[in-house]
Amino acid sequence: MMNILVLHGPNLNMLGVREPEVYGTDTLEDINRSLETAAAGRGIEMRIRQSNHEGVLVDEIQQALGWADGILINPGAYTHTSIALRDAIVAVGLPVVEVHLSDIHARETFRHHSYIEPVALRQICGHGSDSYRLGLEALIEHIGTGSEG
Ligand code: CA2
Repeated sequence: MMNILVLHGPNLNMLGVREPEVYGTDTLEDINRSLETAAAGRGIEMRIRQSNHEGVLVDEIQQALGWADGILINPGAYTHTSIALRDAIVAVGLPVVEVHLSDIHARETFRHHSYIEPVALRQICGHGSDSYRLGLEALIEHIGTGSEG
């Protein structure tokens, strides 16, 4: 058994509604469904949350302690601004994979830096909604390896 917290940051509830040329046509619900499908039958339980509020995301990360084995997160624009999210990740000490739909390194300069990347196992970006599935697999593999070791 493995428990995974999936967190979506600000504005990701708008997916599929606006800017399909940047973020694709999948809605957040589509992404969540594909993650649930990938987890199904593998003994993986997921808690999936989206919030537009930095403090709520911090609360979710803190509450993951004692339940989750790892966190898959798209911190949205907080990627580029939030020391609080980074501190929360360090505080709980859980393995984190950071994902982005777009290739943040090929966009505006202000998106190139991530406060999360140095405290994450991996940063996966630029694969559209597939970034999430790739991120989930990387996280599962890491957790699986750790608990066997
Ligand atoms: O590429 C990603 O996944 C991002 O985390 C998305 C964030 C952006 O601030 C990051 O730099 C990269 C923004 C999410 C906004 O999502 C929207 C969806 C539909 C319409 C408008 C915004």
